[in-house]
Parts: sequence; C-alpha cells; structure tokens
Amino acid sequence: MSTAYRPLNDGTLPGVLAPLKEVSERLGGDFSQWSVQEVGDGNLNLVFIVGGPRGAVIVKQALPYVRLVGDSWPLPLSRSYYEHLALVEQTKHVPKLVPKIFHYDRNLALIVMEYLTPHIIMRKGLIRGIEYPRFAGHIAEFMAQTLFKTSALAVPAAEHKRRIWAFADNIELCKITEDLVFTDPYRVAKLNRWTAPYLDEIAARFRADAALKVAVQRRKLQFLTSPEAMIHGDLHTGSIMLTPEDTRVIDPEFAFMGPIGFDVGAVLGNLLIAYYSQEGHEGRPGSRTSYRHWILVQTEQVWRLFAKRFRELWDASKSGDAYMPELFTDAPGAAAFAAEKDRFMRALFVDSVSFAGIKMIRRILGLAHTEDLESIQDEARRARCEIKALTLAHRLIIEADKFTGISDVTSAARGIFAAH
Ligand code: SR1
Ligand code: MG
Repeated sequence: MSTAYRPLNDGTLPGVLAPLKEVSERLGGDFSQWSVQEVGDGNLNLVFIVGGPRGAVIVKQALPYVRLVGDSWPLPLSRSYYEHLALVEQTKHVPKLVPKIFHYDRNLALIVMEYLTPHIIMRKGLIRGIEYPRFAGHIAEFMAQTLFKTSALAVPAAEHKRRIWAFADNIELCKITEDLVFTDPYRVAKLNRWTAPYLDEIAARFRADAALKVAVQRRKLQFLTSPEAMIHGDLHTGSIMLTPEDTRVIDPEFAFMGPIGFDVGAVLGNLLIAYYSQEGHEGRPGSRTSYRHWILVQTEQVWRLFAKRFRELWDASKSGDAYMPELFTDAPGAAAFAAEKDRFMRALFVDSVSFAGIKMIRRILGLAHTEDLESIQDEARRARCEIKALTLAHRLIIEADKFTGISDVTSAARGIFAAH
C-alpha cells in the first residue's frame, strides 16, 4: 500500500485495497469489479462500503479536519492510530462486541474492518421504535470488560502507566470533548446552537447557573485528571451498531485513559435522550408509550448488569496492583474490602449519573446534536422534548449524589415527562 496520505475516493480506494490479500480475498474477483460507496454521516471521517462478488468491507479514513465543520477546523490524522489501538485492546476483552479489523494503514489513517450487516446504528433503531432484547447485556459486558480490565484494579502498575502513556497524546480529540461537552454549552460560544427561540431562555439560565457550572467543571477536572481505565470516549448510541441479536461498538477514536463513569454516563444519557425524543416520533399521542417504557427498562438494565459484571470481574481478579487481595485474606479484611467495593461502585454510579446529564446537555445546547431530536421536524414539538431532557439533565448533574439507585433516575425521568 502507498504510504503518502491523501483522502481516498471511489476511484482510488480499490487500487489501495487490491494488494491486501485478506481484504481482496474477502471481496472476491478483480478490483475492477469492486463497488465503492461513501456512506459516512458522522462528524469526522470518511466511511466507505466496498463491495465485491464475494463480500464487503468497511473502510474508515480520517480526514485532516472536522468533517462537520470543514477545513477551518484541522484535526490530526493520529486519531485513526488511537482508534486502531483501542480496537485492538477491546478485541482482547470482547472480540464479539467490536468489528473485526482486517487492515490498518497508519500513513493513510485508514482502517479496513468488518462490514456489519444487517446491523444499523442504534440511534436510528431507537428512532424507529425497534426493541433490542440483547442490547443491555451486551453493552454492560462491553463496558465491564473494557473498563475493568484496563484499570489498575486489574493490571499491574507498570502496565497501567504504559497504557496512560500510549493514549496520552490523543490530545486534540480530548480537547473536542473538553470544549464541546464540558465548556461551550455553559458560555456564549460561536459553535453553540439550539432550537431557537424556544430554548433561548433555558440556555441563558444554564449559562448563568453558578451551581451547575461548578458541578460540570468538577467533572471536567475529573475528565482531565483521572486515568482510571481506557475509555471509549464517545460511547453514544451512534457508536453502536446492532441487530436484535448482535451488538457491536464502533468508533473509539476518542479513546484515552479517563474516568470510567464517562463511558457509562454516555450510554445512560443517550438512552435518556432517546426516551424524551419518542414524544416527537409518535404518530398519534401515546403511540410510543410502551416503547418509552422499554427504553427506561433498558436504562436500568444497563447500569445493573454493568455494575454486577464489573463487581464479578473484580471479585475474580488477582492481578491488579490496587487493592491487592493478599492484604484482605482474614475475615475483617474481607469484610472491609467488600465494603470498599460497595463504596467504589456507589461513587462510580454517582459519576455516571452526573456524566449522563452533562452528555445530554451538550447534545441539545452545544454544537453536535443527535438525530433522535434533530429528526423531529416540528420545532415547537422538538423543543418540548428537549426542555424535558434538559430538566432531567440539570437534576442529574446537580443532585447526582442524591439518586439512591438507577430506578430513582428512571422515576425522575418519568416524573419530568409527565409534569411538563
Ligand atoms: C466536532 S466533533 C463533534 C462530536 O462528534 C463526535 O461524535 C463526538 O461526540 C464529538 O464531540
Ligand atoms: Mg464517532
């Protein structure tokens, strides 16, 4: 494969893939028979489906700028390196929950991977009202495995430090999150947008809310300074492709060593956005009531199954440098260690609730919105959904430590839905 970076297109991509034995065997036939379709609808990259007589692959190539904004916002190609690094790590722990990787080219910032079919982006499934009975278990397993096994609870200190080093230079991608998630929604920023004029008042209120800003900045500090585990870093429902039977997590280009609750909160927050957006997708009032209920049940299941699995992995682990089991072999030691694990899980729950709220606000008042809400054409109707989501998000952030458990979160979500 050629080494100089250039953005590829339907004309040039087949020639780049042709010398790759595994890829060309998978596609079959001669490269002149391959079809190339650019299907990327994300904010950053080019994504191609390449099809041949025998099969298809996905080719993801980073652009040197933010696709959503254009070349006025440069972005390093190295994000493809971090995405590949994270995919390789995730594959070790949950090979069935990520796409298979067939090839990586660092110079072209290009990853060739499994074409997932008939999978769709989860966000689109949630908009259509599709139920995914395996989702909660799968995403809980993904998060428990990838987050626990890359934490100092599971690995020796040297490995933990090497992993921090390995991801430390993913600076620009982290900066996007620092600005777009933790900062811009709370100040006047050129890139902010919302459903105006309906949300003008609440956006101004949030910008003037000192308690909210302090709470969010406390989380930003945690994001900046808590290398607990290798997090996906952008684990929203657009980073999940699935069918009712199968779930795959994609797009870990924002990966770095960060706070565990950031990933868990991203999943919870995006499910809660989907919950509130249902009202905008109802053909007739109430037609999505049972689906709305299903989303809240999944929200509860995600946390419960994640917490259970994380704790099981911890109970079975003997290799981490933090809390070495040999320190807790007698009965008082075992009891104290069990109580400490309970305390850790409670703190992680509070972190996750707070990050969930923060992720919800950035999708409504910041630059990058979600299709769940954006696809509601009637702006007054969309704004009604958004105001409910913002009201819950505010509570999740300000009162994170008052929520006694996940069913408390879903009750609050229901209460706000009914009251507004
Ligand atoms: C400029 S990039 C905007 C957002 O897209 C990605 O999916 C991340 O969520 C990022 O914050
Ligand atoms: Mg993405």
